[in-house]
Amino acid sequence: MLVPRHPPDWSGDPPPAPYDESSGGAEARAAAGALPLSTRFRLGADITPIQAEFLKKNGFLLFDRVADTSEVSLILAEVDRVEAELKASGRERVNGVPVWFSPDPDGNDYMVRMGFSSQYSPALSAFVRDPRFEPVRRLIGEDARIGEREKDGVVFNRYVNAPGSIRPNLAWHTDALRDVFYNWKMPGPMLNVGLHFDRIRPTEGGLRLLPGTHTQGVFSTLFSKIHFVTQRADARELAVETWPGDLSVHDGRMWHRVESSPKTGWASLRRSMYVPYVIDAELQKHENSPTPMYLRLFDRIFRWRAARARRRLGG
Ligand SMILES: O=C(O)CCC(=O)C(=O)O
Ligand SMILES: [Fe+2]
Repeated sequence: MLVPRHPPDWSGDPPPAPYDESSGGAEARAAAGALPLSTRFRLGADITPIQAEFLKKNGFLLFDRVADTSEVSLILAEVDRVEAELKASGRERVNGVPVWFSPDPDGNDYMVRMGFSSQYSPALSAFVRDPRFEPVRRLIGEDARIGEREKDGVVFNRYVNAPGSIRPNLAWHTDALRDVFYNWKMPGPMLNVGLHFDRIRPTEGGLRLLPGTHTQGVFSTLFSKIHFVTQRADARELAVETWPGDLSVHDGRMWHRVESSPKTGWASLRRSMYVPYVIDAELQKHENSPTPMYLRLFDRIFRWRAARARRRLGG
């Protein structure tokens, strides 16, 4: 079995999924409404009426460990391998999307975000296309497809809190804004699908959501916080607790952020992967695709931060 450089913490079992059976309608709405926001659902052959109602009401769903331990290890090891390949070739972007490196706890360059990761890994590509995700695809739309070469492709994030880290967290944002930049249209319904590879307790940073904000008006979607700038905790935020292999679905219009781990060093590591399900016609990206506008400013900021961190650590 492939072993990643930094295996996740496998200890401890999560609480069981709720009893989740209902024929739909008012009964499902009432059952979903009674469930706590921390509910961990089980992904079956179909999205159940209770799951659909929970998503409609709260704007997100969390599924218990859809990837098993060997799959989690394989994916993390594949990302280690892809990272080594990118570093060896000195590659700074894939299909125009920047790859960002940040000093890790050992002072080496560590890949913290890359797009199109599945393009470098047949194993990753096969995993995201596995039939178990079919109900998630249908939830997004009967015609939805996985855009491995569209938008930013399969995005892999690694957050680590070490001296000089350029991206230990991610400020408040809605993913819908990104779509405004990509397609020049106002945000409509969209769902984002993420896989989580680390054991993150609510006290350990991680994904924070503002439940219910997916139904806000366009004005609040755009302006109720400053996109990618506002960092501070919100009294209404939910800390998403994860076990390695969990899958989340969140509405792209909902406000969310990633809180930095209070730990430092490798104990702070958190990894996530977002799979782009697309419905509309999108541009197929290629080697010479330009850097998307929304990433250009971030690219300058992160490269500047990384260069400054390297200078400081080196000197
Ligand atoms: O790492 C995560 O779980 C969230 C990442 C995110 O919100 C984003 O990349 O837009
Ligand atoms: Fe996001």
